[in-house]
Amino acid sequence: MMERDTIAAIATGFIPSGIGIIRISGPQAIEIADGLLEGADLSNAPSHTIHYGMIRSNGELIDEVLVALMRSSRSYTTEDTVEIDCHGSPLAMQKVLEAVCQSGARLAEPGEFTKRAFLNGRIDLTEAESVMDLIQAKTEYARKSSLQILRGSMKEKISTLRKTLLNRSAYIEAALDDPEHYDLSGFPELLRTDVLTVQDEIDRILETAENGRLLSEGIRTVILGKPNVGKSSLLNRLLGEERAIVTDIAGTTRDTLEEQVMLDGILLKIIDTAGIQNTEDPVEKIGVEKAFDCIPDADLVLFVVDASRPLSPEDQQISSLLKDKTVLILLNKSDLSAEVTKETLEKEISLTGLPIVSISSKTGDGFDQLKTTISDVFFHGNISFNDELVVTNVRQKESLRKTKESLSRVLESIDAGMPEDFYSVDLIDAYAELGRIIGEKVEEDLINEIFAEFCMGK
Ligand SMILES: Nc1nc2c(ncn2[C@@H]2O[C@H](COP(=O)(O)OP(=O)(O)OP(=O)(O)O)[C@@H](O)[C@H]2O)c(=O)[nH]1
Ligand SMILES: [Mg+2]
Repeated sequence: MMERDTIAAIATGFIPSGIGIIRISGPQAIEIADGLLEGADLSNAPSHTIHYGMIRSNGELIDEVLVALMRSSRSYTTEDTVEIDCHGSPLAMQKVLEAVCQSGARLAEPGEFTKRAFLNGRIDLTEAESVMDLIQAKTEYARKSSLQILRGSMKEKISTLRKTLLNRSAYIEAALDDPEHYDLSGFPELLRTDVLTVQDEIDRILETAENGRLLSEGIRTVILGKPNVGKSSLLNRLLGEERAIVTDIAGTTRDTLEEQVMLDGILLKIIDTAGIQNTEDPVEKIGVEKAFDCIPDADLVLFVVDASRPLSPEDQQISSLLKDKTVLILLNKSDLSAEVTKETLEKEISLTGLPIVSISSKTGDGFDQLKTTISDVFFHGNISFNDELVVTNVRQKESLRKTKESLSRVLESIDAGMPEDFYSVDLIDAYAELGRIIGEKVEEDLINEIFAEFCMGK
């Protein structure tokens, strides 16, 4: 373990609350806390003990506290660590932190405690990144998948794959060095099987990645339709509040409006848009253009049609914009007598085979069906919170893709009958790229960039 300085930060939120925690880590942590604490002696206290006392600095009484002591290496950072539980007043926390820094600690950078846990070898990079993902998890799914990775599932998987690759490249090296004792005949075929197995494993991880993104970050959903079909009413019904203005005047919504809705564990980031029609009104025109602009990035389009009125050319026009998108057609106003049915819709609109759900944004009819259809469309109805390893981290996904590319080159070389030393380079590249995922030989700049995204005090 490298010798480092002593760092300190407020680890809890900076708002009035029951308690606030000042965390100190490093060689001087215990000495600094001991110097400020009256009523307890930390110097010879055993690890993992809690001490009651008063913090006094420059003669001034600052707060009544509990101090948790964790000695190296049984702490989050593996260094001597002290956590001072003071009253959760921002002023008290600030004062305690100032006193700690005046006694010799340095203010920690965001994520520096976790960075130390990583640099000191207690956790790998995937576990470190999952700490941040866990703190920022917006959905139950995101929380569970980041906890999985925090508990080492990714590290284990990557280490197993790397072991195979290392073993094979070591054999090639040995055989090239000492051809008398190591035989390479038949080796390329064996290697081929191993490389395909590793590629399959990587494919499986990458397949879960897209669902992982949708479940942890939310499905980008756009509500589209001509004016007055009930788009804003739909948003309000999903939100359970009168968020968007609803009137019977066509062209009520002028600007896009984004909200987040949780439907049975699925997070939707929904955008309500202006009704699409040809208009000369300059404000409405901008609104319509903004609605168009939302289409490319959308994971899901809720195309709303007014079922109580005959279809019109605008409905056709909108449907023509939605080729290649994931679309759910909603026949709204099912409480009124129907002019449009699923059958007429399929006949008249050029989008075929799409799921169609009848709803009433006025009464709430059909909304259960709407929820199950969204779950079916994206997750085939089974969103399982099982033990599956899900990668949502972009950096990790990118490294997995690069690993696959290197392995494809190995396969090409084997198939082209190239000599072993030729493709052992690609094999080692794949091994190194997998190493980057867990943080082995990762450049200092990248490490700094990763940890800079963390919160203060973590
Ligand atoms: N009967 C009935 N009326 C509805 C329903 N949904 C919406 N409406 C009515 O239809 C009218 C238009 O609703 P909005 O939600 O403002 O429609 P919109 O699509 O957002 O309209 P623009 O913003 O103008 O594009 C309002 O009078 C709503 O009360 C429904 O399911 N049933
Ligand atoms: Mg509207």
